[in-house]
Amino acid sequence: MTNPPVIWNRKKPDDEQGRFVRRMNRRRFLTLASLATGALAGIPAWAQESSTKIRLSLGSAATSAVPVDYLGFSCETAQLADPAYFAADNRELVSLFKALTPEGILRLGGNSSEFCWWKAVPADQPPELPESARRADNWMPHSFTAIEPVAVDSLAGFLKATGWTAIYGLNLGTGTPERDADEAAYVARRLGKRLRFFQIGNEPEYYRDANNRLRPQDWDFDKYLAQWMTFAKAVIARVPEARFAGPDVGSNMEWVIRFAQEAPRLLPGRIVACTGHYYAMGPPDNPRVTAQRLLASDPKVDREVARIIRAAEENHLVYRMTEGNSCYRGGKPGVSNAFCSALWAADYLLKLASFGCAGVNLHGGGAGVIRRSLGGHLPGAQLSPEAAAIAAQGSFYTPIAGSRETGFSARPVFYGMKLAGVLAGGRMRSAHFDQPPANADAYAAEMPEGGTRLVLLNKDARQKLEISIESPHSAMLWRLQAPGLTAISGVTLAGAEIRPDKTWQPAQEERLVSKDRQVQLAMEPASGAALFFQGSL
Ligand code: BDP
Repeated sequence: MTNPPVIWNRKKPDDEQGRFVRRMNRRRFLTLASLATGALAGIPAWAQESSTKIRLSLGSAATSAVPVDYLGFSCETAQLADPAYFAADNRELVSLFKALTPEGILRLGGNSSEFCWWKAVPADQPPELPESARRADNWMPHSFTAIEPVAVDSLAGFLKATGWTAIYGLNLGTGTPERDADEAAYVARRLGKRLRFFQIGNEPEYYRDANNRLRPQDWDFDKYLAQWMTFAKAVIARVPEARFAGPDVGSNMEWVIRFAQEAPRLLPGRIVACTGHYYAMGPPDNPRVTAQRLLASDPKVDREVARIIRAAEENHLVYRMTEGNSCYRGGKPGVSNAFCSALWAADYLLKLASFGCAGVNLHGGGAGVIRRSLGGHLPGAQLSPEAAAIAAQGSFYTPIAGSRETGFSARPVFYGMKLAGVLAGGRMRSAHFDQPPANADAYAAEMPEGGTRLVLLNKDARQKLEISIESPHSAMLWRLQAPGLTAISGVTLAGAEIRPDKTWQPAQEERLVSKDRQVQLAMEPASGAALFFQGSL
């Protein structure tokens, strides 16, 4: 039996609470009544909800620590072409960054970083466009973007206003050591302590690919590291305290491991992290890119992340996933911008945390910026009549859509990131269901202020879960809910939407009372939950 949850609304006085609960009960009664009177008649048996009873157990030992700055966004460096974007007075964007976390990391990079050039003074001229950038089949930018000092000044103000720090990507693809060093010197001076480290080059293992062509066919890791060193040394000459991470690969984990082993020996004390990207699926025009596939676990993650983190640790580094999302090439409408991406993000972020990853940056930005970073291609935009309208708001996978002119909004994936962030600052403990249900995940952490927190994800579209958790303590519960896996609006966390114009606060916190040392939680299909226990489990 599930204890009926006590629902209260922080913002309403007590007498209204009663009415709120009664209203909820009435709505629930009407739904149940309509189901009982035959509303189910037209629904095939396979589509009807079923319920599974399961027990959750926690491992006794704490495993990895989840850094407080675990969460982050990634964006194209070309975003800096508009100095008013990352600016302290871009209030809605500042507010949404703060709503995600007070201590996040913004990573600047992406394909566009290879075609951004530092325009220190107005008279500076852009470099010569490589021949490859003139080919229609090239998926790298087809033009250069100038980054001017004013954009870096603005970024410094934005970081101060949000409390965030930044990872700054320099241009290896078409840059020169001198120009990068000049840019780095300005960035280091203006960002100060808010600069975490530099990266040099984006997804460098792809440089020799037919749709990239930044380097000839004989390009390999040794050549990369040699060139990378030339740039890094030029930066160090101008920024004596410079720190670096790399190789920021697209997917080649062997390069990450070699970087972790070799770069710190060449530049002792300067390398702080090894980095790589992860897109769960792609491209968007592949019919196999679906919500269902997104929510199935990817064995590659389990296989590779543990190996990379081991290599990082052996070399006294951390591993950060600096760019990624649900689907590469700008995301897929109806999947990347739908609620399934929230459940995916929460699961993916916490799975990486359980392996000891130092943090995750999910990529995004406006559709125009992403389209240009992909050589003028945005394949998702052709997929449905609604796609163009979605793209007018932002790339399909972006956690934050909108612009200064139209206002900003949090997409579903943002909610999943925020849910995962509940465990930031904690020490993870393994959590598992005794009889693994079809598609659910559980993560637990001990918090420094005391108490255990859980994040539970029911990724199944039809199966309801009735979960028992052994606990002498009662718990406070936030639910992550939406009308369904493919819903693109109506997402709430603890009953509240995340809005740019006001500080997010939970609107509905339920209390799960411990009875006979058990806490019972009923989870609707396609939903998430965060449980806050006052004591340790
Ligand atoms: C990555 C690039 C980024 C793109 C993204 C994508 O670094 O610039 O926007 O892919 O394909 O490989 O969406």
